[in-house]
Amino acid sequence: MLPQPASPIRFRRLLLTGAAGNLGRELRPRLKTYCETLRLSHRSEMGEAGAGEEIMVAGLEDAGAVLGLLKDVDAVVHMGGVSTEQPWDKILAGNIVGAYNLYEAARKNGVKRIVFASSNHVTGFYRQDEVIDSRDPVRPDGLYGLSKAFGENLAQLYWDRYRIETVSLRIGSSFTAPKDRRMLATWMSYDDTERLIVAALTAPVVGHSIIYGMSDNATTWWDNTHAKHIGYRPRDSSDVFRAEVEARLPLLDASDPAVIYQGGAFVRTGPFE
Ligand code: 15L
Repeated sequence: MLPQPASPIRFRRLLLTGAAGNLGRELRPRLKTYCETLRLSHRSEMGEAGAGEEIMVAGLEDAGAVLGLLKDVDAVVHMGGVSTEQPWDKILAGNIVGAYNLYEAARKNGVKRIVFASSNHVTGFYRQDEVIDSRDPVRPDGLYGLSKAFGENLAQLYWDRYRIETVSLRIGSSFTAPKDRRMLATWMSYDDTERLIVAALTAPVVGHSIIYGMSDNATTWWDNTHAKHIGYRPRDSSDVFRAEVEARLPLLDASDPAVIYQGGAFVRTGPFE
């Protein structure tokens, strides 16, 4: 967790969806430091609420439950839904219906800022020898990436029509350390993930902005030129892991689509047979 100034609290109540997921569990204690009350939601149990926490079990496809989740919150960090390639019915429920329910609940409850966990898989079918930015056309690498593109478009609609602001985070690979050679380009440390989310929550004016979520890695495929107003400055880098990762993991066959495309193995995963 980042070292904190005397009182980093800036919100009365924040909602974290997907709180029991991989990233949600990591963010739970971190986000607590920025609000008086952290409301946690997930479709399954999350254990006991700690000090300053509220727990609400809800599936995102349940519009009534999601409406209740967003009641009296200042802002939302939306990590919920499906986070990998899955069968269509799960993606439909979690990422399409779920995203719609979330934005409708924001509109009805007067919530004005959402930080949306999008994904680099929105543009996974660009090649690893290309550098792209947030204005390049989407090229999803599967149904999961496509559902995240839907979420970004939904965010744009709710900004244009209802003035609900969103920062869509096209998260690379947020893990303790890069797990493979690809992640030397896509990795984002947990501390940088926290920095990015806090910047997205607190930047004064964001409309609907899109930013790639990565640390300050030497190898990169993504250019955040159009997101400078968010004020995110990564401080970590995958470079410290490079020698170990390259020694441990052999080079893959250069004709493997997972090596050619930015989405890695996601480009050949999924129910497409
Ligand atoms: C994602 O969108 C996934 O949620 C995560 O599990 C990682 O696989 C990541 O992308 C990645 O591209 O490494």
